[in-house]
Amino acid sequence: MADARPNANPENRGADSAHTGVGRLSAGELTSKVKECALTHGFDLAAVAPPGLGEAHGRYLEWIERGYAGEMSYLSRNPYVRGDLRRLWPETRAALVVAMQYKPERETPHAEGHGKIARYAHGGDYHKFMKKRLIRVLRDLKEVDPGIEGRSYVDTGPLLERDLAVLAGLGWKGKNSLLLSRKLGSYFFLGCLLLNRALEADAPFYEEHCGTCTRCIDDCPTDAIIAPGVVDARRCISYLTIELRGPIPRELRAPVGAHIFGCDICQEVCPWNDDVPHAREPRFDPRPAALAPDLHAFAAMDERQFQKAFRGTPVMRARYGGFLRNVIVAIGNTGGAESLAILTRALEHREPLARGHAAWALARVGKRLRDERARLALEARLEVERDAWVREEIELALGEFSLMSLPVVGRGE
Ligand code: B12
Ligand code: SF4
Ligand code: SF4
Repeated sequence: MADARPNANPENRGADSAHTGVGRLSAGELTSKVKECALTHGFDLAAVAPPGLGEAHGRYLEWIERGYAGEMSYLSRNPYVRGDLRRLWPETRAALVVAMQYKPERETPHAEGHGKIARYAHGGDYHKFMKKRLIRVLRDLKEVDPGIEGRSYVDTGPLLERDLAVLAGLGWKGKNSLLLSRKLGSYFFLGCLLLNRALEADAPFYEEHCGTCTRCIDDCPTDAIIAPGVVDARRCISYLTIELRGPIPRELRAPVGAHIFGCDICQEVCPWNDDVPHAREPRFDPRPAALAPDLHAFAAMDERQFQKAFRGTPVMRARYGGFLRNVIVAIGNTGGAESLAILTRALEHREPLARGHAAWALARVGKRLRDERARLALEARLEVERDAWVREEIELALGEFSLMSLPVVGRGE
């Protein structure tokens, strides 16, 4: 870390005397410059890792093998590259690992009728922004070492960023699998700058400060943390609402609750996140749509309005269809009588994904309220629906009603 730790990493023993290619700076001096430069460019933590990943790579391979990545096929592409940064870029001699905190200072308490958007997506997107910052770091370093070259990554390559951060001594991987720092908690992004210089690596973070706590595991609504430090992404709300392109599995729709993009529960309950510093970077200031995530207003948005509200934020990754699917599920989980008209309209949406989830949501709200209008809307839609999957969803939704006797509420209104 920037607060210089002893160089305990065997891969870098002797780096003090190693030739850095600079001629003027020793490895130690260049290492200090690299970290200092990263902090000057607004990163909150900066540390150095060696290029090899060690045993974490084997666990990654097992995780993939078990199918926990779901449809995220990019995670299993180039599996062996992840074991050693030199396979990604042969000139790599060390990696600068940086962290940038994003917890927004301004947050509005969750209100009835509102959805939940994970904090990391309240403001502007971090990928390109942090990559550009890393490139600026490299540009500045060229002033002291003209031959220095690098490659920057922020979620954008086959790297196990959290394991690299552990190797660089930035923190430990908590039971929720996120990187935790005693100073910053876990509300920060990670990024890496691979460098062609044999820098002095920081000591890996061998300690583990979760102790007997299991709050994240206990409070995860979908039981996605299947063992300490192991997340089955297929069950994680973050995956279901961001990465998954098709329908959310029926049994997981109810536990998704009001989440419409990502999930922070395993961070909210973590004691290490009490009183952590807020984002210093104005780019992460929340957008109006994140401060007032009105589910009914979101359900009424067309694609152009969606883009206007979320352009330049991470929410765009869900795409319009996925976002609408999430909003409809959240309305199903939390909506009241005023939601029935909105869901009935969604039954006619041009996106089959929206129509299928609207059928599920109508049944859920209709059953909760014992309101017959929901069943009538589903029956009417079944008459004209042509999409096989949507028809199946409507039939399953109608089946829910046949399991209960409804008093006639709402007929003729
Ligand atoms: C894919 C991905 C996801 C997926 C999968 C999550 C996951 N846990 O891997 C999904 C979409 C679910 C996701 C969700 C989130 N993500 Co994400 N994600 C990534 C990404 C792009 C790759 C991660 C990866 O390679 N996963 C693969 C598996 C193998 O990694 P792993 O869980 O660490 O696996 C280890 C364990 O399984 C372990 N293991 C230990 N014991 C055992 C035992 C057995 C039997 C097995 C099989 C494995 C095992 O071995 C593996 C290697 O160490 C990284 C960026 C990057 N390139 O690193 C961001 C990243 C991890 N995500 C990030 C964030 C912010 C989030 C969310 C908080 C967003 C949100 N609020 O919704 C959530 C948190 C959910 C959670 N608890 O993990 C940040 C984390 C920052 C931090 N402080 O740690 C990162 C680093 C992005 C960034 N650049 O800042 N994410
Ligand atoms: S992000 Fe939410 S769903 Fe995913 S592991 Fe954490 S608490 Fe569970
Ligand atoms: S909630 Fe508890 S177990 Fe989970 S990461 Fe935080 S300290 Fe560790």
